[in-house]
Amino acid sequence: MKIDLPKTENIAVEFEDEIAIVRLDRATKRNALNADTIEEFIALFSILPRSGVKAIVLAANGDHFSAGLDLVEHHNEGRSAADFMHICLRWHEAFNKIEYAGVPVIAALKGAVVGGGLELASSTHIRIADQSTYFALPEGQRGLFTGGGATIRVADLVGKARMIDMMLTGRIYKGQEAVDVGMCQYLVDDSEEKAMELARIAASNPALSNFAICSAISHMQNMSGLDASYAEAVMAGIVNTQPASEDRLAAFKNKTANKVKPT
Ligand code: 1HE
Repeated sequence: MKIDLPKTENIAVEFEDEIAIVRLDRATKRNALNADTIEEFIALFSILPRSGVKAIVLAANGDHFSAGLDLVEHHNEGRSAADFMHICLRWHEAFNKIEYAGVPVIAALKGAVVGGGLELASSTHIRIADQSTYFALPEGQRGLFTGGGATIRVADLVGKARMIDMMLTGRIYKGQEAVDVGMCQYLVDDSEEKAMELARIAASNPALSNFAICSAISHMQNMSGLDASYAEAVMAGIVNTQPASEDRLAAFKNKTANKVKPT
């Protein structure tokens, strides 16, 4: 695909058919998230989801997905409380653009997925771990607190009690246990290969269905039950009558469509 994307120094983008592969590209710093990287995410995800791509794989160069907040930059900058509040608001801007992208964003994880790295991963729609992947929130040990959405997204994935335990004690989750507690949905040998496989499957859905799945569900989680059910009905009105589903529904009626059965 040929898309005019903003220049990024800490994030590399390539395309395979209509799938964009977005790679954190600061491996020498273990893909720690400095202020520039967050700005690059905002610039990239302002364009990419509406560029015609059907799915996005979020991966990383090097052995670690992300070591979280750039602690060295944070230490060097001597930020005021207001400065860091504004930094955190930029993180939220970036990660909201991912969660509400309207196209599937699938995280291929490896090595450290810690602190802000876990906040980034938790804003994606599907998380895939490999055997090297581990999840942690070392904020307590660093004398910090989460600022990139973990109190909402990580608590949502694994529950408040587990999140508090992770932050207080530095508890690390990995392997099958990480899947069992809800940190990720897949545990495989090659997370990027699996992410591409799932991206291709998701990319074959009508774009409007994926738009609803990868934005409306998150929006509805923020609403009262009454408002969410109203919004769901409106969304279903639009999606379930789209021309792109005509052939699929006709195929079911004609008995030529796949059945929903375990293989
Ligand atoms: C970094 C960072 C970083 C590595 N900020 N520079 N996050 C953490 O507490 C995790 C901190 N990092 C680590 O525990 C380890 O680096 C790793 C387990 C991830 C990797 O270990 P290793 O042995 O492979 O690498 P290393 O030798 O520790 O680091 C290699 C380089 O990456 C080194 O730089 P160099 O210039 O000395 O070569 C490190 O300084 C650099 N590096 N991690 C800056 N995080 C919005 S609030 C969010 C709050 C948080 O995210 S708290 C969690 C912070």
